[in-house]
Amino acid sequence: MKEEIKEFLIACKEAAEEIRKREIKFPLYIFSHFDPDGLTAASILAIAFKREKIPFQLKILKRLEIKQLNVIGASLPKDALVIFCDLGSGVIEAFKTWDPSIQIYILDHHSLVSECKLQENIHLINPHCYSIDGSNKVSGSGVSYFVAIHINSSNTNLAHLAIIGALGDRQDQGENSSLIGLNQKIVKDAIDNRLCTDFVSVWFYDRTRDLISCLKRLNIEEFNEEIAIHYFLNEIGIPFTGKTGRRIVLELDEEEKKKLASELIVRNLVDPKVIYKHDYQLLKEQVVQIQDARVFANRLNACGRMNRPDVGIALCMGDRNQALTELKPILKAYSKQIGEGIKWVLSDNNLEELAALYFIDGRSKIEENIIGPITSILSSMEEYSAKPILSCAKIDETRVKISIRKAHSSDNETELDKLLQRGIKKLNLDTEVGGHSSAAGAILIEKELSSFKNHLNNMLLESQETGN
Ligand SMILES: [Mn+2]
Repeated sequence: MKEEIKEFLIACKEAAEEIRKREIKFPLYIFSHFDPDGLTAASILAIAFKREKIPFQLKILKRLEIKQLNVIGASLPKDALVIFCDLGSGVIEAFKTWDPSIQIYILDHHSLVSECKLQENIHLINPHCYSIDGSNKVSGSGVSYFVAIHINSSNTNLAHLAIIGALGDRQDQGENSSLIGLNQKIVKDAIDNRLCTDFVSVWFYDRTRDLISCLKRLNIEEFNEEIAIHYFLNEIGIPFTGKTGRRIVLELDEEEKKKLASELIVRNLVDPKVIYKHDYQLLKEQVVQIQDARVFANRLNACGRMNRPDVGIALCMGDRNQALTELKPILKAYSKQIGEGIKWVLSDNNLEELAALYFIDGRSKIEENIIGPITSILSSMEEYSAKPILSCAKIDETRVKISIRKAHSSDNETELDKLLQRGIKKLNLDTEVGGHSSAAGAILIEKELSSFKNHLNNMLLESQETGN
Protein backbone atom coordinates (compact mmCIF):
# COMPACT_ATOMS: atom_id res chain seq x y z
CA MET A 1 0.00 0.00 0.00
CA LYS A 2 1.25 3.45 -0.80
CA GLU A 3 2.51 5.51 2.12
CA GLU A 4 -0.07 8.29 1.57
CA ILE A 5 -2.94 5.83 1.65
CA LYS A 6 -1.59 4.24 4.81
CA GLU A 7 -1.37 7.60 6.50
CA PHE A 8 -4.84 8.62 5.39
CA LEU A 9 -6.29 5.37 6.76
CA ILE A 10 -4.44 5.85 10.04
CA ALA A 11 -6.04 9.30 10.33
CA CYS A 12 -9.47 7.74 9.74
CA LYS A 13 -8.73 5.11 12.38
CA GLU A 14 -7.63 7.69 14.93
CA ALA A 15 -10.73 9.78 14.30
CA ALA A 16 -12.90 6.67 14.73
CA GLU A 17 -11.19 5.81 18.01
CA GLU A 18 -11.56 9.32 19.37
CA ILE A 19 -15.21 9.49 18.39
CA ARG A 20 -15.81 6.03 19.85
CA LYS A 21 -14.16 7.03 23.13
CA ARG A 22 -16.37 10.06 23.66
CA GLU A 23 -19.52 8.27 22.54
CA ILE A 24 -22.65 8.67 24.69
CA LYS A 25 -21.06 10.92 27.27
CA PHE A 26 -21.27 13.96 25.00
CA PRO A 27 -23.93 15.11 22.57
CA LEU A 28 -23.07 14.14 19.00
CA TYR A 29 -24.09 16.15 15.95
CA ILE A 30 -23.66 15.29 12.28
CA PHE A 31 -23.94 17.93 9.56
CA SER A 32 -23.81 16.84 5.95
CA HIS A 33 -24.35 18.05 2.41
CA PHE A 34 -27.64 17.63 0.50
CA ASP A 35 -26.16 15.98 -2.59
CA PRO A 36 -25.95 12.17 -3.12
CA ASP A 37 -22.41 12.04 -1.73
CA GLY A 38 -23.41 14.01 1.37
CA LEU A 39 -26.57 11.98 1.95
CA THR A 40 -24.72 8.66 1.70
CA ALA A 41 -21.86 10.03 3.87
CA ALA A 42 -24.35 10.97 6.60
CA SER A 43 -26.21 7.67 6.30
CA ILE A 44 -23.03 5.62 6.69
CA LEU A 45 -22.25 7.37 9.98
CA ALA A 46 -25.88 7.31 11.10
CA ILE A 47 -26.05 3.54 10.62
CA ALA A 48 -22.66 3.07 12.27
CA PHE A 49 -23.72 5.07 15.37
CA LYS A 50 -27.09 3.37 15.50
CA ARG A 51 -25.34 0.01 15.54
CA GLU A 52 -23.20 1.18 18.48
CA LYS A 53 -26.28 2.62 20.20
CA ILE A 54 -24.69 6.07 20.22
CA PRO A 55 -27.39 8.76 20.02
CA PHE A 56 -26.85 11.60 17.56
CA GLN A 57 -28.60 14.44 15.76
CA LEU A 58 -28.36 14.79 12.01
CA LYS A 59 -28.87 17.89 9.91
CA ILE A 60 -28.54 18.19 6.13
CA LEU A 61 -27.34 21.50 4.71
CA LYS A 62 -27.57 22.94 1.22
CA ARG A 63 -24.26 24.68 1.72
CA LEU A 64 -21.98 25.81 4.49
CA GLU A 65 -21.33 29.51 4.73
CA ILE A 66 -19.30 31.25 7.38
CA LYS A 67 -22.29 33.20 8.68
CA GLN A 68 -24.31 30.04 9.10
CA LEU A 69 -21.37 28.27 10.68
CA ASN A 70 -21.15 30.96 13.34
CA VAL A 71 -24.82 30.43 14.15
CA ILE A 72 -24.32 26.67 14.41
CA GLY A 73 -21.26 27.12 16.61
CA ALA A 74 -23.06 29.44 18.99
CA SER A 75 -26.01 27.05 19.35
CA LEU A 76 -23.96 23.99 20.36
CA PRO A 77 -23.42 22.97 23.98
CA LYS A 78 -19.96 22.84 25.55
CA ASP A 79 -18.03 19.61 24.94
CA ALA A 80 -20.19 18.70 21.95
CA LEU A 81 -18.78 16.35 19.35
CA VAL A 82 -19.54 17.61 15.85
CA ILE A 83 -18.93 15.83 12.56
CA PHE A 84 -19.14 17.56 9.20
CA CYS A 85 -19.42 15.28 6.16
CA ASP A 86 -18.72 16.24 2.55
CA LEU A 87 -18.31 19.90 3.50
CA GLY A 88 -16.23 22.11 5.76
CA SER A 89 -12.79 22.21 4.11
CA GLY A 90 -13.54 25.55 2.46
CA VAL A 91 -14.50 27.35 5.67
CA ILE A 92 -11.97 25.98 8.15
CA GLU A 93 -11.08 29.44 9.46
CA ALA A 94 -14.57 29.91 10.86
CA PHE A 95 -14.29 26.88 13.15
CA LYS A 96 -11.46 28.59 14.98
CA THR A 97 -13.90 30.99 16.62
CA TRP A 98 -15.92 28.16 18.17
CA ASP A 99 -15.70 27.28 21.84
CA PRO A 100 -12.51 25.18 22.07
CA SER A 101 -14.25 22.54 24.19
CA ILE A 102 -16.20 21.50 21.07
CA GLN A 103 -14.49 18.68 19.20
CA ILE A 104 -14.87 19.13 15.44
CA TYR A 105 -14.29 16.40 12.86
CA ILE A 106 -14.35 17.44 9.22
CA LEU A 107 -14.63 14.37 6.96
CA ASP A 108 -14.39 15.97 3.58
CA HIS A 109 -12.78 15.62 0.14
CA HIS A 110 -13.09 19.14 -1.29
CA SER A 111 -10.11 21.32 -2.12
CA LEU A 112 -8.23 22.80 0.80
CA VAL A 113 -7.93 26.48 1.55
CA SER A 114 -5.77 26.10 4.64
CA GLU A 115 -3.07 24.03 6.27
CA CYS A 116 -4.04 20.56 7.38
CA LYS A 117 -2.53 21.03 10.84
CA LEU A 118 -5.03 22.96 12.89
CA GLN A 119 -5.69 23.72 16.51
CA GLU A 120 -6.26 20.75 18.79
CA ASN A 121 -10.05 20.57 18.72
CA ILE A 122 -10.33 20.77 14.90
CA HIS A 123 -9.63 17.50 13.10
CA LEU A 124 -9.52 17.66 9.32
CA ILE A 125 -9.68 14.26 7.61
CA ASN A 126 -9.30 15.11 3.95
CA PRO A 127 -7.51 13.00 1.28
CA HIS A 128 -5.88 16.18 -0.10
CA CYS A 129 -3.89 16.41 3.16
CA TYR A 130 -2.24 13.11 2.15
CA SER A 131 -1.64 14.01 -1.50
CA ILE A 132 -4.61 11.87 -2.53
CA ASP A 133 -6.82 13.50 -5.15
CA GLY A 134 -10.23 13.96 -3.57
CA SER A 135 -11.85 14.87 -6.86
CA ASN A 136 -11.70 11.33 -8.22
CA LYS A 137 -10.00 8.89 -5.81
CA VAL A 138 -12.33 9.13 -2.81
CA SER A 139 -15.46 11.14 -2.04
CA GLY A 140 -17.11 12.44 1.12
CA SER A 141 -19.02 9.20 1.62
CA GLY A 142 -15.73 7.33 1.14
CA VAL A 143 -14.10 9.30 3.96
CA SER A 144 -17.14 8.55 6.17
CA TYR A 145 -16.85 4.91 5.18
CA PHE A 146 -13.19 4.65 6.17
CA VAL A 147 -14.01 6.17 9.55
CA ALA A 148 -17.05 3.89 9.97
CA ILE A 149 -15.12 0.66 9.31
CA HIS A 150 -12.74 1.67 12.09
CA ILE A 151 -15.66 2.23 14.46
CA ASN A 152 -16.67 -1.34 13.76
CA SER A 153 -15.24 -3.62 11.09
CA SER A 154 -18.71 -5.01 10.37
CA ASN A 155 -19.48 -1.66 8.74
CA THR A 156 -17.78 -2.91 5.58
CA ASN A 157 -21.32 -4.00 4.69
CA LEU A 158 -22.04 -0.30 4.06
CA ALA A 159 -19.53 -0.15 1.20
CA HIS A 160 -22.30 0.10 -1.41
CA LEU A 161 -23.40 3.43 0.09
CA ALA A 162 -19.93 4.89 -0.42
CA ILE A 163 -20.00 3.62 -4.02
CA ILE A 164 -23.34 5.36 -4.62
CA GLY A 165 -21.85 8.56 -3.15
CA ALA A 166 -18.71 8.42 -5.28
CA LEU A 167 -20.79 7.85 -8.42
CA GLY A 168 -23.06 10.73 -7.41
CA ASP A 169 -19.98 12.95 -7.39
CA ARG A 170 -18.99 11.57 -10.84
CA GLN A 171 -15.81 9.99 -9.55
CA ASP A 172 -16.05 7.14 -12.08
CA GLN A 173 -13.22 8.64 -14.08
CA GLY A 174 -11.17 5.50 -14.72
CA GLU A 175 -11.23 3.44 -17.88
CA ASN A 176 -14.81 2.60 -18.93
CA SER A 177 -16.18 4.82 -16.18
CA SER A 178 -14.64 2.80 -13.38
CA LEU A 179 -13.95 3.93 -9.84
CA ILE A 180 -10.26 4.32 -9.11
CA GLY A 181 -7.84 4.91 -6.25
CA LEU A 182 -9.24 4.53 -2.75
CA ASN A 183 -12.70 4.10 -4.26
CA GLN A 184 -11.40 0.86 -5.75
CA LYS A 185 -10.70 -0.36 -2.21
CA ILE A 186 -14.33 0.34 -1.33
CA VAL A 187 -15.48 -1.55 -4.43
CA LYS A 188 -13.37 -4.50 -3.29
CA ASP A 189 -15.04 -4.45 0.15
CA ALA A 190 -18.43 -4.30 -1.57
CA ILE A 191 -17.59 -7.30 -3.73
CA ASP A 192 -16.22 -9.26 -0.74
CA ASN A 193 -19.51 -8.57 1.04
CA ARG A 194 -21.49 -9.53 -2.09
CA LEU A 195 -23.08 -6.08 -2.13
CA CYS A 196 -22.25 -5.01 -5.64
CA THR A 197 -21.09 -6.11 -9.10
CA ASP A 198 -18.17 -4.62 -10.96
CA PHE A 199 -17.88 -5.55 -14.63
CA VAL A 200 -17.92 -3.69 -17.91
CA SER A 201 -21.33 -3.86 -19.47
CA VAL A 202 -23.54 -2.11 -21.97
CA TRP A 203 -25.09 0.74 -20.04
CA PHE A 204 -28.20 2.58 -21.19
CA TYR A 205 -28.80 5.28 -18.59
CA ASP A 206 -31.52 3.48 -16.59
CA ARG A 207 -32.39 -0.14 -17.22
CA THR A 208 -35.79 0.23 -15.60
CA ARG A 209 -36.88 2.71 -18.25
CA ASP A 210 -38.09 2.01 -21.74
CA LEU A 211 -35.49 1.55 -24.42
CA ILE A 212 -36.58 4.50 -26.53
CA SER A 213 -36.33 7.06 -23.70
CA CYS A 214 -32.92 5.66 -22.79
CA LEU A 215 -31.70 6.06 -26.36
CA LYS A 216 -32.98 9.63 -26.33
CA ARG A 217 -30.86 10.26 -23.24
CA LEU A 218 -27.71 9.50 -25.21
CA ASN A 219 -28.12 12.89 -26.91
CA ILE A 220 -27.48 11.54 -30.39
CA GLU A 221 -28.21 14.23 -32.93
CA GLU A 222 -29.56 11.73 -35.48
CA PHE A 223 -32.08 10.61 -32.85
CA ASN A 224 -33.67 14.00 -32.31
CA GLU A 225 -36.89 12.73 -33.81
CA GLU A 226 -38.30 9.67 -32.10
CA ILE A 227 -39.25 8.20 -35.46
CA ALA A 228 -35.56 7.98 -36.29
CA ILE A 229 -35.05 5.72 -33.26
CA HIS A 230 -37.95 3.49 -34.37
CA TYR A 231 -36.40 3.27 -37.82
CA PHE A 232 -32.96 2.42 -36.43
CA LEU A 233 -34.29 -0.29 -34.11
CA ASN A 234 -36.39 -1.82 -36.89
CA GLU A 235 -33.42 -1.87 -39.16
CA ILE A 236 -31.20 -3.73 -36.70
CA GLY A 237 -34.04 -6.08 -35.74
CA ILE A 238 -34.61 -5.13 -32.11
CA PRO A 239 -38.29 -4.83 -31.21
CA PHE A 240 -39.05 -1.83 -29.03
CA THR A 241 -42.54 -2.89 -28.06
CA GLY A 242 -43.56 -6.05 -26.24
CA LYS A 243 -46.81 -7.53 -24.96
CA THR A 244 -47.30 -4.82 -22.36
CA GLY A 245 -46.19 -1.81 -24.40
CA ARG A 246 -42.73 -0.35 -24.75
CA ARG A 247 -39.92 -2.66 -23.73
CA ILE A 248 -37.77 -1.58 -20.84
CA VAL A 249 -34.02 -2.08 -21.07
CA LEU A 250 -34.19 -4.87 -18.47
CA GLU A 251 -36.27 -6.92 -20.91
CA LEU A 252 -33.51 -6.97 -23.51
CA ASP A 253 -31.33 -10.07 -23.45
CA GLU A 254 -27.53 -9.89 -23.51
CA GLU A 255 -27.37 -10.59 -27.27
CA GLU A 256 -29.76 -7.74 -28.02
CA LYS A 257 -27.87 -5.32 -25.81
CA LYS A 258 -24.56 -6.20 -27.44
CA LYS A 259 -26.05 -5.90 -30.89
CA LEU A 260 -27.54 -2.52 -30.08
CA ALA A 261 -24.27 -1.25 -28.63
CA SER A 262 -22.18 -2.44 -31.54
CA GLU A 263 -24.56 -0.95 -34.13
CA LEU A 264 -24.46 2.39 -32.33
CA ILE A 265 -20.68 2.28 -32.32
CA VAL A 266 -20.20 1.03 -35.88
CA ARG A 267 -22.48 3.76 -37.19
CA ASN A 268 -20.44 6.27 -35.27
CA LEU A 269 -23.45 7.42 -33.29
CA VAL A 270 -21.83 7.09 -29.88
CA ASP A 271 -18.42 6.89 -28.38
CA PRO A 272 -17.84 3.37 -26.97
CA LYS A 273 -16.85 5.06 -23.70
CA VAL A 274 -20.40 6.31 -23.33
CA ILE A 275 -22.13 2.94 -23.38
CA TYR A 276 -19.52 0.51 -22.15
CA LYS A 277 -19.29 1.26 -18.48
CA HIS A 278 -18.34 -0.42 -15.28
CA ASP A 279 -21.67 -1.58 -14.01
CA TYR A 280 -22.24 -1.27 -10.27
CA GLN A 281 -25.41 -3.22 -9.56
CA LEU A 282 -26.53 -3.50 -5.95
CA LEU A 283 -26.92 -7.22 -5.33
CA LYS A 284 -28.88 -7.00 -2.06
CA GLU A 285 -31.30 -4.39 -3.38
CA GLN A 286 -34.78 -5.84 -3.85
CA VAL A 287 -36.31 -2.78 -5.50
CA VAL A 288 -35.39 -2.94 -9.15
CA GLN A 289 -35.71 0.86 -9.66
CA ILE A 290 -32.71 1.49 -7.42
CA GLN A 291 -30.55 -1.54 -8.15
CA ASP A 292 -28.17 0.42 -10.36
CA ALA A 293 -25.86 2.43 -8.08
CA ARG A 294 -25.76 5.34 -10.56
CA VAL A 295 -29.53 5.45 -10.71
CA PHE A 296 -29.71 5.26 -6.90
CA ALA A 297 -27.46 8.34 -6.82
CA ASN A 298 -29.76 10.13 -9.28
CA ARG A 299 -32.72 9.41 -7.02
CA LEU A 300 -30.86 10.83 -4.02
CA ASN A 301 -29.97 13.88 -6.05
CA ALA A 302 -33.66 14.50 -6.72
CA CYS A 303 -34.51 14.13 -3.01
CA GLY A 304 -31.89 16.66 -1.94
CA ARG A 305 -32.72 19.18 -4.60
CA MET A 306 -36.46 18.96 -4.01
CA ASN A 307 -35.81 19.77 -0.34
CA ARG A 308 -36.54 16.25 0.84
CA PRO A 309 -33.14 15.01 2.05
CA ASP A 310 -35.03 13.08 4.78
CA VAL A 311 -36.41 10.75 2.10
CA GLY A 312 -32.91 10.25 0.68
CA ILE A 313 -31.51 9.42 4.11
CA ALA A 314 -34.38 7.01 4.79
CA LEU A 315 -33.68 5.24 1.48
CA CYS A 316 -29.98 4.91 2.32
CA MET A 317 -30.84 3.62 5.78
CA GLY A 318 -32.96 0.87 4.25
CA ASP A 319 -36.56 2.13 4.42
CA ARG A 320 -38.34 0.50 1.49
CA ASN A 321 -41.90 1.39 2.52
CA GLN A 322 -42.69 4.99 3.38
CA ALA A 323 -39.55 6.34 1.67
CA LEU A 324 -40.34 4.60 -1.61
CA THR A 325 -43.90 5.91 -1.55
CA GLU A 326 -42.62 9.44 -0.97
CA LEU A 327 -39.93 9.10 -3.61
CA LYS A 328 -42.41 8.84 -6.50
CA PRO A 329 -43.91 12.35 -6.37
CA ILE A 330 -40.43 13.78 -5.68
CA LEU A 331 -39.04 12.27 -8.88
CA LYS A 332 -42.04 13.44 -10.83
CA ALA A 333 -41.79 17.01 -9.58
CA TYR A 334 -38.03 17.05 -10.10
CA SER A 335 -38.12 15.94 -13.72
CA LYS A 336 -40.98 18.33 -14.39
CA GLN A 337 -38.95 21.26 -13.06
CA ILE A 338 -35.85 20.24 -14.99
CA GLY A 339 -37.85 19.71 -18.20
CA GLU A 340 -39.53 23.09 -17.89
CA GLY A 341 -36.21 24.78 -17.17
CA ILE A 342 -34.51 23.30 -20.20
CA LYS A 343 -37.48 24.11 -22.40
CA TRP A 344 -37.36 27.71 -21.20
CA VAL A 345 -33.63 28.02 -21.90
CA LEU A 346 -33.93 26.56 -25.39
CA SER A 347 -37.22 27.97 -26.59
CA ASP A 348 -36.89 31.61 -25.61
CA ASN A 349 -33.32 32.01 -26.66
CA ASN A 350 -32.18 32.36 -23.10
CA LEU A 351 -28.74 31.01 -23.82
CA GLU A 352 -26.37 33.84 -24.56
CA GLU A 353 -23.21 33.07 -26.51
CA LEU A 354 -20.03 34.88 -25.51
CA ALA A 355 -16.62 34.43 -27.08
CA ALA A 356 -15.45 31.74 -24.67
CA LEU A 357 -18.57 30.58 -22.85
CA TYR A 358 -22.33 30.24 -22.91
CA PHE A 359 -24.35 32.10 -20.33
CA ILE A 360 -27.80 31.31 -18.95
CA ASP A 361 -29.45 33.98 -16.85
CA GLY A 362 -32.00 31.96 -14.90
CA ARG A 363 -32.71 34.63 -12.32
CA SER A 364 -36.31 35.17 -13.35
CA LYS A 365 -37.22 31.58 -14.04
CA ILE A 366 -35.01 28.83 -12.63
CA GLU A 367 -34.77 27.81 -9.01
CA GLU A 368 -31.44 27.80 -7.27
CA ASN A 369 -31.63 24.07 -6.50
CA ILE A 370 -31.96 22.96 -10.10
CA ILE A 371 -29.77 25.40 -12.00
CA GLY A 372 -26.80 23.01 -11.56
CA PRO A 373 -28.48 19.92 -13.07
CA ILE A 374 -29.99 21.99 -15.88
CA THR A 375 -26.56 23.34 -16.74
CA SER A 376 -25.11 19.81 -16.69
CA ILE A 377 -27.76 18.48 -19.05
CA LEU A 378 -27.30 21.36 -21.49
CA SER A 379 -23.53 20.95 -21.47
CA SER A 380 -23.95 17.28 -22.38
CA MET A 381 -25.84 18.28 -25.54
CA GLU A 382 -23.87 18.16 -28.76
CA GLU A 383 -24.79 21.70 -29.86
CA TYR A 384 -23.55 23.32 -26.64
CA SER A 385 -20.47 21.21 -26.11
CA ALA A 386 -17.85 23.56 -27.52
CA LYS A 387 -17.69 26.06 -24.63
CA PRO A 388 -18.26 25.87 -20.90
CA ILE A 389 -21.71 26.92 -19.74
CA LEU A 390 -22.05 29.47 -16.95
CA SER A 391 -25.47 29.89 -15.40
CA CYS A 392 -27.05 31.76 -12.55
CA ALA A 393 -30.15 31.68 -10.38
CA LYS A 394 -31.46 33.84 -7.57
CA ILE A 395 -30.91 32.80 -3.95
CA ASP A 396 -32.58 35.75 -2.25
CA GLU A 397 -33.00 39.48 -2.70
CA THR A 398 -29.30 40.22 -2.90
CA ARG A 399 -27.47 37.03 -3.83
CA VAL A 400 -27.19 34.77 -6.87
CA LYS A 401 -25.82 31.28 -7.27
CA ILE A 402 -23.57 30.66 -10.26
CA SER A 403 -22.74 27.25 -11.74
CA ILE A 404 -20.24 26.39 -14.41
CA ARG A 405 -19.88 23.16 -16.38
CA LYS A 406 -17.03 21.98 -18.55
CA ALA A 407 -17.28 22.02 -22.33
CA HIS A 408 -17.82 18.44 -23.41
CA SER A 409 -16.04 18.45 -26.72
CA SER A 410 -13.22 20.91 -26.11
CA ASP A 411 -9.70 19.96 -25.10
CA ASN A 412 -9.32 23.07 -23.01
CA GLU A 413 -8.12 21.64 -19.71
CA THR A 414 -8.93 24.69 -17.60
CA GLU A 415 -9.90 23.52 -14.13
CA LEU A 416 -13.17 25.28 -13.46
CA ASP A 417 -12.97 25.44 -9.67
CA LYS A 418 -9.54 27.04 -9.94
CA LEU A 419 -10.80 29.38 -12.65
CA LEU A 420 -13.65 30.60 -10.43
CA GLN A 421 -11.25 31.00 -7.54
CA ARG A 422 -8.89 33.10 -9.66
CA GLY A 423 -11.79 35.24 -10.87
CA ILE A 424 -13.06 35.80 -7.35
CA LYS A 425 -9.62 36.71 -6.11
CA LYS A 426 -8.98 39.11 -8.93
CA LEU A 427 -12.24 40.96 -8.43
CA ASN A 428 -11.68 40.83 -4.68
CA LEU A 429 -15.01 39.20 -3.93
CA ASP A 430 -15.85 37.77 -0.55
CA THR A 431 -17.12 34.25 -1.34
CA GLU A 432 -16.02 30.62 -1.56
CA VAL A 433 -15.97 28.28 -4.54
CA GLY A 434 -17.42 24.79 -4.31
CA GLY A 435 -17.04 21.88 -6.67
CA HIS A 436 -14.41 20.33 -8.85
CA SER A 437 -12.44 20.78 -12.04
CA SER A 438 -15.35 19.92 -14.34
CA ALA A 439 -18.27 21.37 -12.37
CA ALA A 440 -18.07 24.24 -9.94
CA GLY A 441 -20.17 26.95 -8.36
CA ALA A 442 -20.15 29.96 -6.08
CA ILE A 443 -22.41 32.58 -4.56
CA LEU A 444 -22.17 36.19 -5.66
CA ILE A 445 -23.79 39.44 -4.68
CA GLU A 446 -26.19 40.13 -7.54
CA LYS A 447 -24.54 43.39 -8.59
CA GLU A 448 -21.22 41.57 -9.06
CA LEU A 449 -22.70 39.20 -11.60
CA SER A 450 -22.20 40.99 -14.88
CA SER A 451 -18.59 42.00 -14.26
CA PHE A 452 -17.83 38.49 -13.04
CA LYS A 453 -19.32 36.96 -16.18
CA ASN A 454 -17.26 39.19 -18.46
CA HIS A 455 -14.16 38.64 -16.41
CA LEU A 456 -14.55 34.88 -16.61
CA ASN A 457 -15.05 35.07 -20.35
CA ASN A 458 -11.80 37.03 -20.68
CA MET A 459 -9.91 34.63 -18.46
CA LEU A 460 -11.09 31.69 -20.57
CA LEU A 461 -10.06 33.50 -23.74
CA GLU A 462 -6.61 34.09 -22.29
CA SER A 463 -6.26 30.46 -21.25
CA GLN A 464 -7.15 29.38 -24.78
CA GLU A 465 -4.49 31.61 -26.22
CA THR A 466 -1.80 30.44 -23.83
CA GLY A 467 -3.07 26.86 -23.93
CA ASN A 468 -3.39 26.38 -20.18
MN1 LIG B 1 -18.82 15.15 -2.35
